[in-house]
Amino acid sequence: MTKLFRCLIFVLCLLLPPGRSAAQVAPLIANINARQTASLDGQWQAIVDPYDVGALDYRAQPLKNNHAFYKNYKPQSESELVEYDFDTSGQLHVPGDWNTQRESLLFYEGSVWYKRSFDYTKSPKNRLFLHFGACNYFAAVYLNGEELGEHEGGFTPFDFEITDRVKTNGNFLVLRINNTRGIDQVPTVNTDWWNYGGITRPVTLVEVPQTFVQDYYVQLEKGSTHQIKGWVQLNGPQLQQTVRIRIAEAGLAKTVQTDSKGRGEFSLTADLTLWSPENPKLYTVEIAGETDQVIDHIGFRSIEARGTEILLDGKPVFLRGISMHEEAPTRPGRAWSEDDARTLLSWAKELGCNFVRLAHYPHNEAMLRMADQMGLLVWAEVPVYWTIQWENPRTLHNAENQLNEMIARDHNRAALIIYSVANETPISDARNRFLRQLIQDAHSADPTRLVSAALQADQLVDRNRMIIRVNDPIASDLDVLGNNEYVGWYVGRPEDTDSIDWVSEFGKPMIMSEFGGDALFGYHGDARTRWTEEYQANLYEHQLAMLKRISFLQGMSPWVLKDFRSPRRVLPHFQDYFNRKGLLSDHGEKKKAFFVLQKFYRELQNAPPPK
Ligand code: GCB
Repeated sequence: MTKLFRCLIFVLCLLLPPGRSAAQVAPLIANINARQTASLDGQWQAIVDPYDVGALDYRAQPLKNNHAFYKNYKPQSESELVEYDFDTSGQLHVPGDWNTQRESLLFYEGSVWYKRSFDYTKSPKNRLFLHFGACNYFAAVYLNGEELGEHEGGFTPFDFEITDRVKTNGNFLVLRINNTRGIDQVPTVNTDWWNYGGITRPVTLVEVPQTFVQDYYVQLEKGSTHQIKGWVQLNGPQLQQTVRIRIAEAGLAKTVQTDSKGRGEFSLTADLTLWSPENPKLYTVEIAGETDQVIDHIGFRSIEARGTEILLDGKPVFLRGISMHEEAPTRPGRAWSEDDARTLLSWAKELGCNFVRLAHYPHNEAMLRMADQMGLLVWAEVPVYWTIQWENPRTLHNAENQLNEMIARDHNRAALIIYSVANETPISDARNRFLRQLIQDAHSADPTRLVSAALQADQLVDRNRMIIRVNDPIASDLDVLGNNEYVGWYVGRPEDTDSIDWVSEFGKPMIMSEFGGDALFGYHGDARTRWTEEYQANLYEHQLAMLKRISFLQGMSPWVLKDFRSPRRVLPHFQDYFNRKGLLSDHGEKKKAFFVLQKFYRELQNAPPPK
């Protein structure tokens, strides 16, 4: 190969989107639960394959013959050598992370092959899609021995069309899921959460008409409490249709003609009961084309940042929040179900929250829908966390893709008010360029919501007083500033907060997106002793007193609702691979600090509204 040719191949590789091969994922179908579906959840056959022998030969070349596991090949005679067998290799439950299903997989990072069979009788007029809620981190998908395609990114949904490939009987679906961490991935190798691998969210067959309503956006126009502005997107051969948008309860209906690309835009003047945490009103919205119709439950509210304030439905709101990981409330492992969402968000409600920060990656759709119903405002985030390969165009493309997939899934949820594009990322020109691109992407995919990032303000000492100055250049590009600080845990003592001054030159609202400290539930002592509940409670007392004094602070989401698994937390007894900054233990027991924050939030809630 000439040097030039090699160079050309390298450039071509850079231009290719990450993790995509011949077959592409299909455009995401919105609101699959409102469609005709069949679940593929349950026990799947699983082969643990740490050396990827199911994908690569001993020269590390892709296997194309019957040795490739996706063929699910069986020996044809007693003498034929076949070195894998799904039927005798054990099972894993889907949805679910593999780490907490088998003790030997707790720390496992690598490939696991999943297989299940299914029969499906599809109406001959219709189309069929396979929908995956999420697979962490990389998924290669095969149906009946043929590759459908690949997906990269562990927390967002993706679809494949299988209309022409599905049979009435005896289909077999195989996935290779790989959760190996990589320096160029999003997130990268270094995080503070468990790298749960597997098909972590539901798998669903979705049957739709030839031309169907693929997606829609029905939201109040930015800054308005009475003007709905939206669009519909059809998919299929008959793209030009009349589509009717109807909100019967509000006496609203509008028809729109979709164009040759299947898109139609509309606006509607409406007198609506606005959605708020106090009254999370959802309307039934019908979107009916000539060939398909979908029903969703949508709330209408406006959200804006003005000066240093956040305005919800035109009125200042203070975000009484809590950060949380997507870990199941009462069993080990990833959360994914409606019940999990209800328990986690009920704890937030009990704490007195009107806001949750779903850290550090997109949580499952049930969380967003439950937040809509329960009246909790949401900060949603992509895993652009700590160090990322800022200079790598594939890494940027991957982050953009994850952001767009998250927005595509959730852009009709009233609860969702903030997209966060990063957490604690070190300032550099390359990082600023990377984040600016994500901020621009979020604004153009969804112009109505606010964009933020969890930054780290500078901590300076001046004549024995600590001054914390928000001076990250990316702050100019954000609508709302997020800031993480750990005074009293990683920095100084809880009492140091008593004399800290906070300064920001940006004139924007700030949310204290993290603060906190570890405590082992049931471990007691005095407030100076690390790991005791008393230390954590005292830290909260001092932090809250300080936060009250920050004039531009408009919310907080302390770290964190519940103890969560992390491979970084190796100290025996106190940590045992858990980050113990939870206000609840990993078994859901409330620590003293829970009640400190609860009291503070109740007082805020009962305080007279600002004049
Ligand atoms: C942080 C990170 C969060 C960690 C936390 C901690 O700043 O954003 O992911 O878990 O600190 O406990 O150190």
